[in-house]
Amino acid sequence: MEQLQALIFDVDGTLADTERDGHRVAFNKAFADAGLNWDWTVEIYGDLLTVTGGKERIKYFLQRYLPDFRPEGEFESFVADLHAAKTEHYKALMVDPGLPLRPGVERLLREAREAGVRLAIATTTTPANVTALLRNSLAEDAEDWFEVIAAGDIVPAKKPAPDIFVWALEQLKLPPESCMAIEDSDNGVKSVTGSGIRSLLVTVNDYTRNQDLGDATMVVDHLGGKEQPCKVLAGPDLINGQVDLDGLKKLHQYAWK
Ligand code: XBP
Ligand code: MG
Repeated sequence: MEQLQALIFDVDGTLADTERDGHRVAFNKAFADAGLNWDWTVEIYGDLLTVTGGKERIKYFLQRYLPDFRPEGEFESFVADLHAAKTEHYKALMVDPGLPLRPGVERLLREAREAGVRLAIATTTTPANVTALLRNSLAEDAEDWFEVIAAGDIVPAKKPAPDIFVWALEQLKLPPESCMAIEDSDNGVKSVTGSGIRSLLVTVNDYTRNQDLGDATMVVDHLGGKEQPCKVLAGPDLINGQVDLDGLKKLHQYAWK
C-alpha cells in the first residue's frame, strides 16, 4: 500500500468559490467592454459550466444560445481576445473585492506543508488566474507552496479529460497510488479517475452539489474547522467535523484497500 505523498488540488470551486462571483462577473465585464449585450446570469452560467475552459465556454455559449452570431474578424482571435480581456477583469476582481478561500483550505494546506506532504495544483483555469487567487487570498509567496501548478492550456485536452492530472503526476514523478486529488465537480471527478488516481475527496458547492460524483472516495460540503464543522455527504465518515491530514491518510488507505 503506497503512503500518501502528495495532495493535488483543483482550483475553481475547490480552493475558493470563484465561479459565480469571480469568473462569471469577469466574463460579463469583458462582454460589456466589447459592446456585446450578452449577460451570463447565475442560471445560464450553471449550464455553461458543463464546459471547462473559458475559451471553450464562450464557443459553447455561442453554439448553444447564439448560433447565428458572426464576429467581424476571424472567429478564433475574436474568442481569444475576449477571453484575454476576461482574464484581466478576473485578476482585478481577485484584488478588489477579492475572494476568500473556502473553509478549511488554508488550514489543510498549512498542515500538509508542515508535515512535508507535497502539494500540487491541477486546474483548467488560466495560470494567471491561479497566481491572482493564491497571492491575494492565501499568501504573497503561496505559488511556492505548490511544487507543480498544472493549469489551462498546458495540456491539449481540458477536464473531464485526464490530461491535466496525468501531467501533474508526471511533473511530481509520483504514481497515482501515492496521491490524493481534491476536486469540486463531475468534470473534475472524471479527470481524476481517468488519470488513475483513486483517492478522491470532493468538496461540493452550489453549482456541483447535485452532480453525479460517483467515483469520489468521500464527498463533503467543505473542509470544515472547529468553528464550522463539515458534513460527510457520501462515503465513509472518517473525519470528525474537519478534514485534516490524519483523516486524509485514513481516506487514502480506504480508497486503495
Ligand atoms: C474551472 C474552469 C475554468 C474557469 C474559468 O477550472 O473550468 O475554465 O471556469 O477559467 P477548475 P478560464 O475547476 O479545473 O479549476 O476562463 O481561465 O478558463
Ligand atoms: Mg473545479
